[in-house]
Amino acid sequence: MFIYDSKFIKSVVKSEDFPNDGLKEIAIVGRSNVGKSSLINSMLQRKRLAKVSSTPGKTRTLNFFLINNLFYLVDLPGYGYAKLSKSERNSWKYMVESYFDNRACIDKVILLIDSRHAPFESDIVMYDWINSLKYKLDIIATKSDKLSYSQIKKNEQVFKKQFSRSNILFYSSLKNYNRNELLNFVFS
Ligand SMILES: Nc1nc2c(ncn2[C@@H]2O[C@H](COP(=O)(O)OP(=O)(O)OP(=O)(O)O)[C@@H](O)[C@H]2O)c(=O)[nH]1
Ligand SMILES: [Mg+2]
Repeated sequence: MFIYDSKFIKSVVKSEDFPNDGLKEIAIVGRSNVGKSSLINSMLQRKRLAKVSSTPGKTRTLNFFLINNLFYLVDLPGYGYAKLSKSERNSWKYMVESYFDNRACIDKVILLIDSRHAPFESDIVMYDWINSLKYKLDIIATKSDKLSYSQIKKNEQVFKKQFSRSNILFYSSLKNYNRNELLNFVFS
């Protein structure tokens, strides 16, 4: 996959505003602060196309990025951010559920988990839910620059057991090593 063009199209909170041009979509989901927006920038080799912040809860809308005028990458707001109010939590739930509800143009979902930790309960809930909706689902373990090779191998075994129905890739958006492998993984 060679990315020659990428642009931000829009931020959306309501299903009426989702694109309806029939183009395929790859959705990026995961806990708040796990590195979804950073991964999108790394994939697209754009430093600030998707907004990144060290404060969790940066992405509050569904953000659509058009790639090669051919398909969308969708950056979703993260879950598991303790400081959200009840109404913000409900609005997250509504937004994400209405997105995944019967959206035929979703080609694949990528669930991001933090490579350093055992998966959170909320990661497992999300994994099971997306699987139950029958979307193709793969896992990227983020921030792998923070782990040694032997720690990666160890955690990989844990993740393979937990997420046995998916392919798993360890990646660092900070280092960008193996970006070609990332692109092949996401766009296969
Ligand atoms: N060391 C390291 N830090 C990373 C990596 N990817 C992201 N980060 C950092 O993690 C923080 C969160 O990154 P974001 O990309 O904003 O995370 P997000 O999942 O989009 O977060 P929300 O929008 O809040 O859901 C930022 O401080 C990033 O710089 C990585 O591969 N390595
Ligand atoms: Mg984000």
